[in-house]
Amino acid sequence: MPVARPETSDARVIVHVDMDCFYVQVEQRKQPELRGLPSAVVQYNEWQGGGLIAVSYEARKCGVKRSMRGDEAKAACPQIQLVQVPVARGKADLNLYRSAGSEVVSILAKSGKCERASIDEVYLDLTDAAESMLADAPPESLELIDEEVLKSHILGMNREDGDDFKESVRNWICREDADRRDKLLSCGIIIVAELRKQVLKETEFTCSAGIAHNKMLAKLASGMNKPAQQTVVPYAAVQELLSSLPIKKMKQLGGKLGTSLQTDLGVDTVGDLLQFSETKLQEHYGVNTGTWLWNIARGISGEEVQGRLLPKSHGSGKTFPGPRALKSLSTVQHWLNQLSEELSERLGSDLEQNKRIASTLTLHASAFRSKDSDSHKKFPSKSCPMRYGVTKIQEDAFNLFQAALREYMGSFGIKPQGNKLETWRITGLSVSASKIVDIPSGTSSIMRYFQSQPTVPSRSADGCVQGNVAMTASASEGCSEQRSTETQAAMPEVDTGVTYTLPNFENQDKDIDLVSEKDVVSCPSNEATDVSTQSESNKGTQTKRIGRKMNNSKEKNRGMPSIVDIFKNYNATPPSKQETQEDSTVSSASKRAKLSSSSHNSQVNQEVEESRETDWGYKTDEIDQSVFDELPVEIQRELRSFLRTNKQFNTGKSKGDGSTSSIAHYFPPLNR
Ligand code: TTP
Repeated sequence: MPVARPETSDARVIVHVDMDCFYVQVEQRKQPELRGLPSAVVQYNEWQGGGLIAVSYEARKCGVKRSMRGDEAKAACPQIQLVQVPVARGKADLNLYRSAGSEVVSILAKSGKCERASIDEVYLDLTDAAESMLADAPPESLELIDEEVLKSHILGMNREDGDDFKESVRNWICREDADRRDKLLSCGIIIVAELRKQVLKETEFTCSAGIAHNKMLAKLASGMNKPAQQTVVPYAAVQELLSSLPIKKMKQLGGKLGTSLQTDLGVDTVGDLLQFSETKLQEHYGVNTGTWLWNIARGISGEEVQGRLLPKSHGSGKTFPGPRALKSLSTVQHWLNQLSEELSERLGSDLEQNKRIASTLTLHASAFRSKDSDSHKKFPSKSCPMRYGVTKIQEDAFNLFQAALREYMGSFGIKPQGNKLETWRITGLSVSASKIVDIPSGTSSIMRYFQSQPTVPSRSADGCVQGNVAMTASASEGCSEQRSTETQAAMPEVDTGVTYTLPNFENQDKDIDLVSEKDVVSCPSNEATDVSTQSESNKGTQTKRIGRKMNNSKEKNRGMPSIVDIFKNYNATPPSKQETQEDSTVSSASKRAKLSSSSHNSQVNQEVEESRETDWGYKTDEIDQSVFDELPVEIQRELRSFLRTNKQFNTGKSKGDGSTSSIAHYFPPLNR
């Protein structure tokens, strides 16, 4: 069957960097005596020695797997060293690993556009660097090629029997008759080998990398040869790679959509998809998903590397498997308080260090009915506008939980019974903060407001809080896997604001903090990543967003912007001179990265930008009133004045006018 070729005009060099057994390496750096020994990081609890969350490659050789309990690992490998993950608030504290990940990001970010995809994964766009190298010092002109480069795995590379591996790699890289795409990849191979050496030197961590023409292929490749190796997917090897790749290993196909492809269309490998026309796939799965499937079968993916060094969201979660499932509202509230406290702490650091605020709080849980553990009903996820301050987050999280619980139990035709013996069991809880935006410079009083929010958690009260004035169901409704896949396929990087995931907590005795940061893709050789793949691919996710009371359908359609939406919209306007000149902080670096990435924006992004511009005409009564009411009076006054000025801005003044370009102008000095 003839196969449409990927676009050739845009030969990019995209890299996916994945740290090897990351938590183990972080612990080994702390305790160098563990290096070279079979070891694993375990989240300790009394049950069978706790759950393994990271396993060293030496331990893997002895048959130890991430799915094992500590006791099982010891039985499989008696000499294994188990290191306990740090604990805070009765759950894993991942700060140590997060900051180790940041060290790596800061090294890699110097080489090109860099996207932090998870706690230990990064995408890089090295096209510019590769092009410069090709112009100045192409591989064939190099006298010496580093050993690390010569160890690269190049998919589809021809090798005669008896040929020396490194010699073959050298020949491939230095071919003068190679096409431009392969030449650029060759430069990428050299640059990445150097970067990986630099990461090792500066952090003592090894990593593996995939080098290809797009993110999807780079991600697939990085897991193929681990640890401490790099794998390259030349354009000519794409079809062979995909033809035998199990469909469920593909990004976003690990769940229901992948299952449907298997059962409904008999598709077992990505290559099997080639027999279906685009129209046929669209008939089955809708226009966007159909086209997306048609493209991935051919190795086509237009997803860009986003210039983002900071996480897109923050999350804190915990699982309660087996006998530890939560059975009462008071224990749920206790854990939500712990999780909210951690979330609030991280939001505080983000605000302080990066001047960013989150606008949406989402609660996910997994549950079953105690008399019906077989029930496959999903516990709905719920969202509401983010309110800063531990107590508020705790309150909102608990209210979201109760709203979700009512709906969940309602689906069985049952009303939850206050403190009576409950018939539900909760096996996982998580709270996350998303839709994070930069606070414009010059808004110092707003900053002070967020920073001064109380940090002392309130004591929880038992019993079911029935009334919740702040929240009623509204706005965006549930989001099936297919819909969310479709959204992502059409607009890979646009945050739709409604697709939150319900992690698959089952059989996972570990904290899920990383879920919010973890990327979506599954690697062929790394079965363990499936857990997070499942968590992130929106499988069976039901999402609901709780908003404020909606009075009429017009409002309902428009949604009620909260204070952070205002900032978000502000960000859509041209930056002031002062802002564009800032270059020393991470936040300004990320702003610059955003600006540069916007130059590659697709039509979709332009549309989003345009719609933001038109949203400028907020009136105070369009702002989510309860969020507005939370603000101190003087800030409410400031905001009103901001909105008034802003309206003038929209209706009259030129957007390029220097006098209107600073946010300070919209937030005049307090008039106490
Ligand atoms: P991974 O990148 O999936 O795995 P890894 O780095 O341990 O090993 P590999 O070399 O095969 O890539 O996860 C990164 C870290 O995230 C891992 O070290 C521990 C943590 N993690 C969890 O805590 N729970 C999980 O379910 C997974 C998949 C990872």
